Amino acid sequence: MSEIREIHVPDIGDFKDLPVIEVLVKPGDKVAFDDPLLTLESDKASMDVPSPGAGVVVSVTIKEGDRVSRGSSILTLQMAVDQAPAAVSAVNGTSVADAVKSSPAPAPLVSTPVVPVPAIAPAPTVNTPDAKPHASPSIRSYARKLGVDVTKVAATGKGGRILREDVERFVKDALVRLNRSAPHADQVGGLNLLPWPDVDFSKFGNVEKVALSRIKKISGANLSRNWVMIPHVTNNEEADITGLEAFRVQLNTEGGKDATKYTMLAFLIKAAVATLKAFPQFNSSLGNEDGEPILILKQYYHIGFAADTPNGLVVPVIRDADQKGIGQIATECGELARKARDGKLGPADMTGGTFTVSSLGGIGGTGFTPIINAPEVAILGVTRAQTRPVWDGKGFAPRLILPLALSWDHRVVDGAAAARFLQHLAALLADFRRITL
Ligand code: CAO
Repeated sequence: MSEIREIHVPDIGDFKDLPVIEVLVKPGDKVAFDDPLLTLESDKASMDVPSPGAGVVVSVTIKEGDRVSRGSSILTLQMAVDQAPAAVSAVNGTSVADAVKSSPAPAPLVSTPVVPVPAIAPAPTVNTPDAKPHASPSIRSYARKLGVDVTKVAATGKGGRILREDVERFVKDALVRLNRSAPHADQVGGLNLLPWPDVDFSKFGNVEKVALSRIKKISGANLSRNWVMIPHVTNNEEADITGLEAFRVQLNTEGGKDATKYTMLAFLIKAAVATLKAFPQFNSSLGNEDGEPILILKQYYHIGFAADTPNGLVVPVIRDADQKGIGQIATECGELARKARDGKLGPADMTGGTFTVSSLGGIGGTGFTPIINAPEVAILGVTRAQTRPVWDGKGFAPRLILPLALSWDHRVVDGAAAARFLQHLAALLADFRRITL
């Protein structure tokens, strides 16, 4: 058995004509004893009017902006008949519509003193976007001050009320998340640079305006961020690849018409993986856990390689390069480079890289400073090998020398480790048999 009772504003002391700041329930809502129904605001404070019992809201008679005093009607509540107003715990299963039809005479005024919002309640409630968050004006104003959107705050107060601590927890979590996604986000925007020069170049001669490709826009934004945020250092080294190049040429000569083309890039990727295994901090990313910087060492070796395309630079990734032979790596590089040129690379082809190789060897150059492909921490740049006279202790011998450049993140690696990394890599390239050791 249930009945409809009209709920009124209880004794609120000397206050009269208080404005209703917020109505916290709507028809159909289930409320428990003591759940806040509405918030009133006096010139001194805001106060919640709690429910005198458990039930289902049938109708709400006031709205935000109304002014109320003791005895003003708030709403009608379908309640179990046998429950005492202050000890209701269950809601009768009868539908609201049925209850309205069988509604007996108006319920007596139920008066309960106004109580402050309770401090702690167990399970947090995340406010859904369409539900109005339950928060008192003072909490709302506090949240506004901190730039917090109350609809996103998980409430732990009774009846889904947002407490001051909930707002503070939200801010703390947001800061942790921010640090996690950008370990040094606090540096962004603090450069205090001069504005970019705004020059009308046509004053000085003819110009042609060309839109940047989508790839250039995306890669440009990423490269700028990486260049600004990462303390880059580049170490240089030279590798004697006389023997390796002879071996590569021999392999390619042996192959039939459709045989794999063994490329220098594939050997470089294989040697890079072996070197990363020896120096795991180069196969890592900076992370953040509970506000503390951490290093995430990856136990997989997905190697990206820079590929030049008509639309700009892309970095396809060879997955699990440690588990692949040089022939397979060469074939996959060829396929991915082709896909890149045709603009057919998908996100899966370009994500998850742990280290990048950028080879300009087919084009030229004696050295360059590659930009780290964040969130990786190092990148290997390779330029054109040249035959040079090298002193072997007795005389000069012609040797094929490959210039290597390693850019690394000084937050993660130091110069000594980078020099050792390059020495190790150069030694592998000088004698590829060492890779099996
Ligand atoms: N030294 C000397 N010669 C080299 C060499 C090196 N380091 N690397 C390659 N070559 C030679 C090869 O021997 C090959 O000659 P043959 O056809 O006679 O054998 C020729 O250059 C082309 O090499 P390749 O077919 O193996 O191609 P690649 O591996 O050099 O390059 C790829 C493939 C995808 C890396 C390349 O097409 C590319 O896009 N490079 C540009 C990368 C880039 O833009 N990096 C800069 C990023 S920062 O802006």
